[in-house]
Amino acid sequence: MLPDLFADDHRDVQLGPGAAILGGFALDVADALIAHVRHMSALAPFRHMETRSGKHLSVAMFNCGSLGWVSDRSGYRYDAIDPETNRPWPALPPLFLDLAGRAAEALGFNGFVPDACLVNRYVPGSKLSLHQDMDERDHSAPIVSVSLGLPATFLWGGRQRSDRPARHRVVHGDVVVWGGPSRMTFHGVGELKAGDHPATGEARYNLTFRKAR
Ligand code: MD6
Ligand code: FE
Repeated sequence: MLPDLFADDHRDVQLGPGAAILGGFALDVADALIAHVRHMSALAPFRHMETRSGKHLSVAMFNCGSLGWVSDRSGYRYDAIDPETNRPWPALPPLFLDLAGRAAEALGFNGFVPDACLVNRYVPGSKLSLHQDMDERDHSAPIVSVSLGLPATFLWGGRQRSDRPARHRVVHGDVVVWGGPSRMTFHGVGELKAGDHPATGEARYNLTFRKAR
């Protein structure tokens, strides 16, 4: 699969069946994506969500789209209402929808229309431990993930948490897509290193598009 898509750009990395890093795929719209993130974060502020065990995630998050991923003492869920503001999440900007659809299509997932976009903000020291994205109802849809700002180490594991993950550098403008047989692969993000990026300062943003329902 993925014939010429990977022939001419050495920064594209195939991770497994239905999964790849598309190097620089979002570069031409990166500044516009960041402007949207800044605007939307005034409507739905970044927050450190609590987990069932009462810890707070080191990654700060908000959502846009008709559904948003939420974690609190009762566990994880998708919710149409932001519990911080008691209002719906900001709408998905058309630019976000268009980018996610094109990236999914590059891997052969046609007609991907996400209803949820989780926006993550990492600062130096933030990390995301190995997990599976399993709170979505429809596992036949892929996930599309956009990296903005400071570089990070993307951890790509296996079907089991104990499978030792491969480490891949993801940089500003890279897009990771996975679905099909790779949809339930364990993955995470290594501790962010300090740095200063012209587009985001001392932070990394990540947009993760899903079809939750
Ligand atoms: C991140 N991403 O890259 C965190 N999940 O900041 C994820 O957890 C993720 O990138 C599913 C698919 C792609 C991802
Ligand atoms: Fe994930």
